[in-house]
Amino acid sequence: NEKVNGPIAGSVTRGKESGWDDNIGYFIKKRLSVWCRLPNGKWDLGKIEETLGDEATISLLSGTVVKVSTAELLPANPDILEGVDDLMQLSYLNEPSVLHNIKHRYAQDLIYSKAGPVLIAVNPFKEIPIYGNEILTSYKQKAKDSPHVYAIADAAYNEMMRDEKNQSIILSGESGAGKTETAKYVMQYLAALGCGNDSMGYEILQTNFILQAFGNAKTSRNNNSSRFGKLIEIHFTASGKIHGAKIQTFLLEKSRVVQLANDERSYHIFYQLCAGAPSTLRDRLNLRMASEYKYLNQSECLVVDGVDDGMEFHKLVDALDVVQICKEDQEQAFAMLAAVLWLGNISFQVIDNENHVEVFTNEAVENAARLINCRAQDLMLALSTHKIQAGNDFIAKKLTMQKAIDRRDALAKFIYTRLFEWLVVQINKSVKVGELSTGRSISILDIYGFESFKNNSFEQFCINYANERLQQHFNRHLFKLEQEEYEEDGIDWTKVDFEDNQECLNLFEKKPLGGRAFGVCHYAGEVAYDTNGFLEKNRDPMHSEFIHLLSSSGCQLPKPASLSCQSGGLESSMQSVATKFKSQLFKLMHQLEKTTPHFIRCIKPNAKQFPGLYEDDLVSQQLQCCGVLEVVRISRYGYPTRMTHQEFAGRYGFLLKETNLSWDPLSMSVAILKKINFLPDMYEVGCTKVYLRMGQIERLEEQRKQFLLDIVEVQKYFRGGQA
Ligand code: AOV
Ligand code: MG
Repeated sequence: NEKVNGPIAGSVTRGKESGWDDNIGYFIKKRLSVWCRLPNGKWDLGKIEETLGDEATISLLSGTVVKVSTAELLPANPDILEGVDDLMQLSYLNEPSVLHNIKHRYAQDLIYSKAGPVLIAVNPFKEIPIYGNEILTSYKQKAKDSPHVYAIADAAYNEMMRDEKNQSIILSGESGAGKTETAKYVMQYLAALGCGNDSMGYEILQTNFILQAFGNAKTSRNNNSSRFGKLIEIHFTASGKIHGAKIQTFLLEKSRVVQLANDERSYHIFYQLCAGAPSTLRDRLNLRMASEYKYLNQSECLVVDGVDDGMEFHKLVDALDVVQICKEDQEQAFAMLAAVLWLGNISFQVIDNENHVEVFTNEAVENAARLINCRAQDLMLALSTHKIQAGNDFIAKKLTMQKAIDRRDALAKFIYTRLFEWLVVQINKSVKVGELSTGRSISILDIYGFESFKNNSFEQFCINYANERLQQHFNRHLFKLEQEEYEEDGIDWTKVDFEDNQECLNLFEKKPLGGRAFGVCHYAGEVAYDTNGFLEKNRDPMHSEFIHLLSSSGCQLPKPASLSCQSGGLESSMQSVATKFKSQLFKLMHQLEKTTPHFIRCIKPNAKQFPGLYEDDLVSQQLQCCGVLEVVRISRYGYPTRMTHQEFAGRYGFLLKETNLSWDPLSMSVAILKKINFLPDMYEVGCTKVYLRMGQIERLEEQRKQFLLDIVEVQKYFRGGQA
């Protein structure tokens, strides 16, 4: 028997293949290929010439002969398995084999592979002709079944229609791995599949573009990095047509509006507006070039390779039209953006020896005030003083330089985040349906990916916490619940271990971590956080001066009053950012728990965002931390399909020519399984459910389809005969 990795007991340690040590002799005799870890840590293919004790002599493919310890050897898969679609088909599931398979496929532009139920998508960083109507149609008609994001969307849609159960498609992977792009293809497929008579599908696709303009930015990891989390729930009618959607967003990174790291940009919309606004609008907003605004020019990065911000602006306006945001509202929104930019150009001058300041009167403050629609005098006061109560009176006390700068930035961030929230509300109005369907929706979750920079602050802390939660959801579904269910239902099962990240989550949910810096060992690697500014960002104070200023201004959009119509109202505005975020995530997970999940793991093949470059170490690390190997093992030995005896008997009972009416669902299920001639290790019958191995349900469904077609034919025949 060549297969050395039978059902795994105990831990599936990385890359270790159980039983392998006893098989080395066989590999020598048959001249089979092995993976050999060289002293530099890289894996290479070769053949074992001989072994002496623990030492093996290996001739590598290149002809070089090396001596390594047998502990550095792993079995390689036979050539016939080179580049298989699904990692589950590999005889040997060790790390170099899996890596090699994905790499082999990637080199041929086969960026998608399956790891059991999970779709792996390796970012090509170039356009490849595998999307669009023609290919979409072939997936729709099941003419194609190679791994593809369309196939996942198709599976979710069909499961939804079949089971009348809400589905979710969950994208994960680190920053720049391709989550957002992949999510767009999912939506494209669903829009095509569920297109009805109206333009709802198209409208929903346009929302992507708008939210991307306002919520994505160039970072050092990704030129189009999502700086917010997004869940879009697409609803379908009973006949499977799209009839609306609901978008939820999570914690937008607001610090980016006022502060940029080198080589990074603020939100795309600012550059689009500056480059693309027509001259009449420019005049009304007193708009300048992006390079003239401090909030934008501080990072010395104003353009993104291959992106024409001016053109993007026109596309944005079109998209805003499609989602029916009226011209006046659009203009208001642009005015708010210009106001934010002008706020950044406001400066202060010290007026006494206690470092107290006044606003420097110049065009910046005039323009900002005009755009916010308040008096310049009021704006200046709000930026440079704070009110303190003295008895029954309030007196205005001058601020010091740093305080005034913080105040100015806080106002800019406040306006921007309110604008973003307003936009989400407007978009939702446009794609909303009267009554949301139950059991016929597909939710797509695309959040900011795991991040680890040189400097990591509160923003990374929140982003990585969200990723940690998502990882737990993944673990729960693919490892924990699965195995618990087998055990509870009395299935004979050897447990597969996985890396549980609960401890890490506990750490996040615990009371303060003292000190100025701390490190967290995330599922995806260790991150050192700098606590500088943490508390302030977490508290996110809303100054009473702003509330006063904005509520008395003539500006319509980001009214502070909108605070109270947000969920939670005043109470939630008093909670810290992290507390709010935490409960938002809990709610999200709860919502996802009620759906059938489909997972897509995006992989970033290199850090340079180059096409054709595949860095083994980087890919290996990503595959390891998300537990892909363990998923494949579980799927290989697990039972992805399970139905209660009733469901199973009800759906496939027709296969039994004579049914004995006194049969209970269990006896009927057993009879069906016998009838269909499943191999004994392809199914299990538990106390309450029938369990099927990967690929078996398709056989049953095929027979069922044929059966139904036959009935239709028979009916046609009889009707025809009568006519
Ligand atoms: P992300 O969503 O995972 O990062 P994106 O989806 O923005 O990553 O992908 C980053 C870039 O990779 C895109 O802008 C494209 O240039 C390229 N790319 C990704 N997928 C494909 C594809 N299927 N075909 C061609 N190019 C692709 V972040 O949002 O930073 O976590 O927070
Ligand atoms: Mg993204």
